Amino acid sequence: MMTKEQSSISLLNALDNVCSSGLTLSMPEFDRLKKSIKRECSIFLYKRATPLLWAVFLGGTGTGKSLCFNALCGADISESGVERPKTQGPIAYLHETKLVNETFPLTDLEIHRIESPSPDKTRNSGISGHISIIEHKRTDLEHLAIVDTPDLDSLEIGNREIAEVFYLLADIIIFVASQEKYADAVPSQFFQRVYHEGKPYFFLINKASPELTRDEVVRFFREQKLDLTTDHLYPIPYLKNASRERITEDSEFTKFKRVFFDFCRSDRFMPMRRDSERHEARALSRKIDSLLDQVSCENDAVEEWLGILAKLYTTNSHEITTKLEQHYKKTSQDHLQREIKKIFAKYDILRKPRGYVIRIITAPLKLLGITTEKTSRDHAKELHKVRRNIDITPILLVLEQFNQQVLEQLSPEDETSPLYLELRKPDSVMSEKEIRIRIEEEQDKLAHWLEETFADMTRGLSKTKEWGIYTTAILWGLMIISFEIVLLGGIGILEAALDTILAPFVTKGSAGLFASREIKKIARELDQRYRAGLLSILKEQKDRYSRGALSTSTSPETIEMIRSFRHELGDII
Ligand SMILES: Nc1nc2c(ncn2[C@@H]2O[C@H](COP(=O)(O)OP(=O)(O)OP(=O)(O)O)[C@@H](O)[C@H]2O)c(=O)[nH]1
Ligand SMILES: [Mg+2]
Repeated sequence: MMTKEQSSISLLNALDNVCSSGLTLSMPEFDRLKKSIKRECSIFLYKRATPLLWAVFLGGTGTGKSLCFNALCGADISESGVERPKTQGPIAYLHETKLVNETFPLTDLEIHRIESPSPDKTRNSGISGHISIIEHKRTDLEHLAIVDTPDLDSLEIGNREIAEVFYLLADIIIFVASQEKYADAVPSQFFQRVYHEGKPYFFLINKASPELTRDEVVRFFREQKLDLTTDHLYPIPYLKNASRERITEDSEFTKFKRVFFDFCRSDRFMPMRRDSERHEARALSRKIDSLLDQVSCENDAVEEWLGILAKLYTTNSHEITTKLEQHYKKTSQDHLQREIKKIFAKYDILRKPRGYVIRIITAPLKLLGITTEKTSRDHAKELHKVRRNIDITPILLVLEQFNQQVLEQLSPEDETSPLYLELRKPDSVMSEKEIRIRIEEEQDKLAHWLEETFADMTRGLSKTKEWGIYTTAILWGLMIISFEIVLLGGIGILEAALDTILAPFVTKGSAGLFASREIKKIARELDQRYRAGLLSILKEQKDRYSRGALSTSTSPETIEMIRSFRHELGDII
């Protein structure tokens, strides 16, 4: 049984492993969705494991967020000032027992802790790329994390990102706008989102002129179809020499502070967390459903793609036979004819009675250990010689044709899509050198097999008369010819070729028939073995493509992991 923490890690890993080939999707959109789900999931899981209520100040630059944040916390923590933007990184005011550790979900931010400091040493403007954590010992705020953030309408993309992630982390938003800015496009859009997504919020209109009434603001937003809750809307008047103390004394601010702390009372914490969680679960479920739909379409597309690849493989595997045959007809027949004549000449020489004479002549040599019979080293050499002269162009051509068809028929058009890139990776396509090595290996195997088979065959030769007039030299000659036919590409017409070759050697007696049958059997097997060998090279190429395509699809385990998390969310909703 996995602990909650382990299952959270597995889920986040699973989200990392969600893939797409790009066959049915626009990648940038898919990547954005994935990234946002991952971020929301990690925030969701962190919040589930860490009981804290996050109240986050958000708003445009220079609206007075830092000043109001200090006033709410009752300490000068975040520096406010005229430079824009003043606050450089998020600043969280947190009880010292509430550790923000490595499980903190905003992994792009480095954690910068400032332990229970004296107020005059604390004031800081945050650090870009960090979350500054100012610890306190106040039990009344133990369940709360209050955060000041940089401007959300910043020119700095980083600041806008921070606003986005802290929005997700927040259970309550304290949205600060100044009178001159509350209707500005970016902050206003941001607030619309807070409103529409239903997150609890407080809306502070800072630096408000005395004429600006709550009703006027309510009317303004109503025109934009936003029905603001009046007891969560506070126009804070413009103060001449604004300071934390002065704002704290302001009656509107005091009212806000009271309502805020009442709203976040520790006995309301759990119900509020549950509401928040339900809300987050709903938003997350919608996104996960969409992701799962897209992943399923993508996986289907990859399946279909593999089907087409398999068909291309089948046609090209037939092509191997056809191309080799054409090649064979063009280049090999005369050559083989000559080879056959050579063997036939040997056959003739060894015939009785001339064979008898030869035996007499060679007998003394045998005594000296010199024989006319070939050794296995000679055999290997001969086989090697045959192989050296083999032209493998037809096989290279089929592989080239296969690769071309794959690119033409199976590559996505989008040059940035993973499958497009996968098909063009250097190791996705076998190089000519690799193919040559593979062919050599196949021929090696074939040559070994033939040598062994021949050795087995000749072991019985001296003991039995069945082989009749065939000597090992002739048999080996025939083996070499069969080997050559097969390598030269006579695969498809081997039977016919064999009949022609063997005809002069088939004597009328049963021995001749037996021998020619045996030779045919071996030649056929040679043929099948070589054919299978060549196909295995084409198959290796196909498998590389298949593996590449599958690496761009999402595994069933990953899908299952996400689905089961989706069920969990369903229970929360
Ligand atoms: N006169 C006056 N100045 C104010 C008031 N509220 C804020 N200010 C000033 O406005 C300036 C900006 O205030 P900050 O609190 O730094 O604003 P911010 O929203 O945190 O700004 P960034 O961190 O840059 O996003 C500071 O110089 C404040 O002193 C106010 O009610 N009256
Ligand atoms: Mg600030």
